[in-house]
Amino acid sequence: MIEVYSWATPNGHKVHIMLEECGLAYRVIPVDIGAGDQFKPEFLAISPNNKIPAIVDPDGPEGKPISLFESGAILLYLAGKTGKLLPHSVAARYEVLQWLMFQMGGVGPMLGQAHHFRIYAPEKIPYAIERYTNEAKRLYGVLDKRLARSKYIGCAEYSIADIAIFPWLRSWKNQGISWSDFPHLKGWFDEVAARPAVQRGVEVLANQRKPLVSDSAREALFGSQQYQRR
Ligand SMILES: N[C@@H](CCC(=O)N[C@@H](CS)C(=O)NCC(=O)O)C(=O)O
Repeated sequence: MIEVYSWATPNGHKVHIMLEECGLAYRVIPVDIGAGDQFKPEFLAISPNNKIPAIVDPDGPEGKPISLFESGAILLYLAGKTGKLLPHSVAARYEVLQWLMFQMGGVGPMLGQAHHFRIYAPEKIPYAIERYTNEAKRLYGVLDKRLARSKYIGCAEYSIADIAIFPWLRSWKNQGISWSDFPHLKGWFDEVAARPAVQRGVEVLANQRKPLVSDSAREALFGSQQYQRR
């Protein structure tokens, strides 16, 4: 059975949703990133960048175990393993891949910074808040325009590109977004949110998640613990 080292955050939700969509059996191992579990040597052995999610599949390529970190790589691996949610036609496949890369390189990091400076930063820095809120709005605009022309983000079919982007937009309020500015994206968001596998995926570990506001959680995520050499 696939082991999923994870927490109830957008990058974790991507993998939980994918596993649910593919109907794969999995076991979740909670990595409480507010408590510093991501720095434990046994987790770093499979995820050297001290971030969730990571997976271990005992039944990997050629029947041998494989461990993987980085949510985009995990989505691609699971799509390859099951033959699901990544189109077989070469043109559509690359369309999906470009939007997956757009999520990994843009949507995740930038919306993460918007959330950080708007919610978590101990001091309110207007320049940073404005920069990342504007960037969040710009990225929502790119997606809205895409969905005015395409039923789903990657191509005409629901795919790993939708799965990668959806969990990030659940925090729209904290990113300073008003849905009325992005009607095509809102229609897509509601449709994806209604999928039974998505609803099951976002519930994984949700009851264990705590607000990351305690001093110890701030220290684990943003303090000196992050910068020790391991
Ligand atoms: N590019 C990575 C980002 C993963 C990531 O940022 N994970 C966060 C939670 S959403 C984390 O584990 N943070 C803990 C830490 O930075 O110590 C991926 O997509 O898997």
